[in-house]
Parts: sequence; structure tokens; C-alpha cells
Amino acid sequence: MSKGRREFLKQLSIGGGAIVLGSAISSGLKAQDTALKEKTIRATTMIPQGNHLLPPLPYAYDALEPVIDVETVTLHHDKHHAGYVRGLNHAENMMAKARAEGDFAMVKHWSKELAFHGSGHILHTIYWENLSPQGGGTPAGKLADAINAEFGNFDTLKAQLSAASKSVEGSGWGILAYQPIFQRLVILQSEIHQNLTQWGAMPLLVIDVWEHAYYLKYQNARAAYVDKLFDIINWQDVAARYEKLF
Ligand code: MN3
Repeated sequence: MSKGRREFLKQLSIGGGAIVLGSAISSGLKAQDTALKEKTIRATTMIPQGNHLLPPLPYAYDALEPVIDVETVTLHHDKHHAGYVRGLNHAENMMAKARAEGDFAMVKHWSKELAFHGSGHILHTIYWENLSPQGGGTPAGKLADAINAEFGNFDTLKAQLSAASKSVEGSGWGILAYQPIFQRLVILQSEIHQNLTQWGAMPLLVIDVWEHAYYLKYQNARAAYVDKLFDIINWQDVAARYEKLF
């Protein structure tokens, strides 16, 4: 187990994840990894206010080379994603303070912070899991059936998701989601982290097109980054997220 993962587990026992930690120790490393993975799809235990943790990368920092360089992954995870976790915890703590003091003068500000940093943390957590050095190819199983039903075939899904990701205005994301209200897959764009969503949509595959995700290697060539990203998409993870919903 990596040092980062050990530290993460240690923090979990303080941060309210004692159930996950306890069951992981009793059933060994494999079960522990499964528990952590499931936690990012649907939390297996409540995360108390102000106690969100930065999940360690599910692979080494250089594992996504040459598609995403080690420097980009390191900064993106350790600085940017960590910043959203910190911002979310801070917003939750400030909201708790407001409740304790009965002073909601800043509720608009902290609500915006909750949406921005909360969505930033959630999307980045999914993004890292969506990628794998063994990725690429095409999805199988029920997800493949749903893609064919909604888009006709995989190539059309890829064409629309790529185009949506490349054309986000400013910083944001291209997102393949499941909309339970419609019981269908949907492709959305997100500006920054939380704008332009449909309420209730569950992200399955998220493509970060903030410049921090690609600029060191690809400079302004966002389209080239999006095209290369399909070589490392972990379709098993995307499919698992889909199947977990039912
Ligand atoms: Mn990012």
C-alpha cells in the first residue's frame, strides 16, 4: 500500500470513515481497495461536515504518461484538487458557524462556495477514477447497451462528448451522465464546476477541460488533449458507475 493511501486511511478513522477502515482491516487489502473505490461511486458512510479528504490517486503520478505528463498530474491532484477539498471543508465549517451564531448575512457567499468547491471535489474524484494507464477501447455490457440505445453507437457518443468537451466556454467539463428522471444517458457541458447541469444527473465520465488539466503539455491545443484522453479512459470504471445506479 502506498504511503498516501495509508495516510488517507489513517485520516478516515478520524474523519468519520471508521466503518470503512474497520471492515477493510478485517478483510484484507483487496477488500479495503474495493471499499475505497465504492466510496467514490456512492459513499458507504456519512462524511461529517468539514471532514472531506483528498483521495489518493488510484495509480502512480507518472502512470498516465504520455497522455498526461507527471508534472500536470502532480499539480492537478496535489494543488488544484486539494484546493477544492479545502474550500469545501471551509465553506461547510463557515456555514456551521453561521448556524451556531444565527447569523446568515453571508449565506449567499458560502452557498456559492459550497457549489463551486463541492462540485470541484466531486468531479475531480470521478475524473481520476475515470482514467487508467490500461484504459482506452470501448465500453461493454449494460453501459454499451445504453449508449447504443441513446446515441446509436459508440462512435457517435464519442463524437458528441468530444465536441461538447472541446467547446466549453472558458473553464469547465464535458460530462456523460445518467439522468434518473428521464432514465436515459445525457451529455452535458459544465462551465466552471457547477453551471449548466441538469439537477439529478449522475456523472459517469467527466472530462476536465480547465487549462490546468492540459496546458503544460498541450498548451492551447485543448482539442488534442481531449482526443488523446480517450486512450486512457477506464471504461470499466464508467460502466461500474452506471451499473451501481440500479
Ligand atoms: Mn481540474
